[in-house]
Amino acid sequence: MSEAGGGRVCGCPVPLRAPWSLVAATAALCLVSATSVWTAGAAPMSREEKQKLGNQVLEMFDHAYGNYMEHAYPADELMPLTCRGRVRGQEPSRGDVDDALGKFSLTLIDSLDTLVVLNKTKEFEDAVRKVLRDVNLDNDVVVSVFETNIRVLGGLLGGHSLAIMLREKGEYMQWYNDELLHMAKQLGYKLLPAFNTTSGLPYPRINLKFGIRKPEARTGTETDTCTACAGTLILEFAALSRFTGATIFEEYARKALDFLWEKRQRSSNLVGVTINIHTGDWVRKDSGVGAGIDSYYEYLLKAYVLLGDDSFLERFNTHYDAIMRYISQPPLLLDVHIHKPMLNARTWMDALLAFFPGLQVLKGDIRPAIETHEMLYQVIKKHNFLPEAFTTDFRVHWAQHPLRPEFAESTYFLYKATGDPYYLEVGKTLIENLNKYARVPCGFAAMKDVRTGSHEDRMDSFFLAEMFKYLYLLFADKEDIIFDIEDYIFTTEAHLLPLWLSTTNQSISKKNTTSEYTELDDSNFDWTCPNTQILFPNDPLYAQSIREPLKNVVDKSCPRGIIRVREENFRSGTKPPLRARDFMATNPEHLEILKKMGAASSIDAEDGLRFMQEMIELSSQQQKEQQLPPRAVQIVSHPFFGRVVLTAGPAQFGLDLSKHRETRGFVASSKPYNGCSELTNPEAVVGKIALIQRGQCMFAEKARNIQNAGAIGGIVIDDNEGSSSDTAPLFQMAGDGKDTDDIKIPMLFLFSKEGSIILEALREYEEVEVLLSDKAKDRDPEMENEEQPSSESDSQNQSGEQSTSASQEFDLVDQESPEESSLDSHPESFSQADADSAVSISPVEQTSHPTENHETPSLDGECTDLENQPQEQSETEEDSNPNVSWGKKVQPIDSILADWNEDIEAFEMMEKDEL
Ligand code: DMJ
Repeated sequence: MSEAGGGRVCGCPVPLRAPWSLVAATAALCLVSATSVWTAGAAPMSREEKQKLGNQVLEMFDHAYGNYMEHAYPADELMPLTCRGRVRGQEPSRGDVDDALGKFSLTLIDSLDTLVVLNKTKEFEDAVRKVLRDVNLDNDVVVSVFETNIRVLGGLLGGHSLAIMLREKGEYMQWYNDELLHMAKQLGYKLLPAFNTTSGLPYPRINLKFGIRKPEARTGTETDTCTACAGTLILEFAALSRFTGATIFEEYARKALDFLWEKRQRSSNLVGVTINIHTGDWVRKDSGVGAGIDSYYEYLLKAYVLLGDDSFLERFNTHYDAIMRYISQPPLLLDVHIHKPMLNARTWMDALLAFFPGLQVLKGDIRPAIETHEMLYQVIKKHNFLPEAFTTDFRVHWAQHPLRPEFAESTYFLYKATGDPYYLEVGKTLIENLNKYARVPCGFAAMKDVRTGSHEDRMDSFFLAEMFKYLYLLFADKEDIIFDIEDYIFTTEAHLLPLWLSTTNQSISKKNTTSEYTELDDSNFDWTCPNTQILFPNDPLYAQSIREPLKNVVDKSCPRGIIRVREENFRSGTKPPLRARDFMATNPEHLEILKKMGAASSIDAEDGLRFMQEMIELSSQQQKEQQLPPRAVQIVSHPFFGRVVLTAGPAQFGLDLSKHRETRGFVASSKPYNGCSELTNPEAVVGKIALIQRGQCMFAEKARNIQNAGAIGGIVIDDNEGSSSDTAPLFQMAGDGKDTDDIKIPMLFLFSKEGSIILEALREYEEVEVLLSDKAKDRDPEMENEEQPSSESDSQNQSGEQSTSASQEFDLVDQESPEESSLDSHPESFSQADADSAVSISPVEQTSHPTENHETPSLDGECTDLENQPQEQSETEEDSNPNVSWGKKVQPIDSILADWNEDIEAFEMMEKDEL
């Protein structure tokens, strides 16, 4: 911020007047909201329609929050399939992901400020009282410093920020005496020992009761942390310092940021994914804007907005320049190596990067934001949700989706920036998909596999902290929110911190801040921060015109990948390089090319390196695909109506469900339950899907016994109590080494936890009907309508509890038998309820199973648009960029092999990486 008081946010001059609120209002929407100027393009959405969608979001929040409060609280999270709380230590460990759970009622704390944004002031007041009464921050639990900071410290501070806002208004929270802030401070002190390293980078984990060092702590031996883990503290820590006057928090967070900045790779200005907290060496040298780094960049820009310290903006701009130079290949964002930034480190993207278009809006760089967002939206349209990772040719790389909010966040910011009603339609689709595919009777369940539509017994707290906030705000007009949202900045967990903090306790800032900066050539970004007042009235179709060329980027994507084409264009006239997926060991020409790699020229060397990388990725991907060919068991009878989908393993014998065949039937337990001898209850299983326990004989033997008894299918349930597909890899049930052609019925395998959901349902409802398939069928729309309050209903007045009981009332009242149910009137859903025979349904849509869809690589016309995008320009830049001249030298074979080894290690690490 300039001394004169004027400022610049993303290149836009900001006059001084109540400086920070203005800066943030401008930065929060560097572009003046263009809602009112929209005149063409996507049809405008009426106020009624927006209100209807806003009410739908409120009802959905009630469903999620109400079920958490009723069935899980005070546990950290709701398990929406088994309808109970997730208590750490009582469930099988899921690894790092459990480090967010500190036995501190995580979801309640993470939801606090969402309640106020959604106008649920009364519920907020109740929730704050519950936090003060019930939450203990002194548990003997090892938690992630990063997650505890963004979710719990951020949640308490967001709650405090809005509590004092309400208190000032004079109606609610009059009793409030800053208790949430006191808790936040207590938690802040608990996190501080994590910073006791020579570098100032925090340990990744801490024991809430015993800290780091004590023997009881069970932590403190880690050497590495992720960049985002160390670089996403400043907003919460500075807010804590400024609210309380205790400067230490802001100082520690600044020191960690300073260290990361010092360690940036000096020629590329990029940072790696993981860093050694003692030596400061980069452990993983790949660099992107998604998993492991994402919110580090976010916090640099937002720290500038909240704290007004120029150094943060300068750092952000330096990194942003590097990101746009190396990582951004619109519409893609692809990881590169920090030392070799022209070399892609992956051929896939992760879902966390979906926040980046939102950050670009804050920066004011709208064009690439629109492009990347559009690409992501097309992936979503294909799979209903954004898979955790997807390839450059938009195939699923990692099929899970834990209801992440990043895409909704970017949609909100893009709508605010452009005023384009297209983004309201995008939001509407997100709402529809959540209700259609993730909503279960007891909340919303994460997707285990977006291809099959199967669920995971998981509803992360960020779903309530972020998703509902952004979706509600997307459709809300100013008067729908009881305070001015532009007076606040969103943390990475969407908690709200007031911008007036920038002028409070300012004296603590600027300590420990390095002041040496490279002069940034930002001439590439002269066009950033366009003022929409200028841009949109002149061209109201601006956003649409950017999206248009990308309209079919996913459907018509060229399977060889967009990035690859740029290299081939670059070397036009020469033979395209050999790609790993095309390689055949029996092809002499291929072997000849392979021999040449690394020996003749730098281009061959690059080809060799890339070839090795691709081979490693390809083989690990193929391994994954072979390990995990999931199938779905969907419970279709009342009260599930297809909403609960369980991940199942297939069998190497019997009916192949992947060949467009599905089997539907009621379930019955076989006797003996292990199915290892002739069944004694054939009358119970005839025409049904038999449930059999794993163990004591071969899978094929069980299949024959139930088939002989007249079963139309079988589900083998694991005998290993507590096992779950959440924690164990799925496998295929093998045959018995003999000919299994006699087995005609489909057989699926469920781990014990998923199996117990069916057994539980059978105990409770007696008649339980399931669908065995390779991909869940759509849920029945009519049932959804019955279950959810009509859009006209004023769900704003419903409390979470009321909403829950309404949903339960539905469960109890609607007791019609499956045969009579209105499902029958929906042939495309579950209308064929003839339990006497297996039913084949017309082929289901084949989404991109990685093993399928390997079209022949081609450079035909449908890829041309994308191939001719600015990549050629990048090549020219590469030529002239002294920093990347390494790529043009002839590298000796030894050095190439050393590089290969390094890259192989990096890729192996990447495989282990948690998103
Ligand atoms: C949230 O907890 C935060 O947004 C974090 O920065 C990364 N992403 C998760 C939700 O996906």
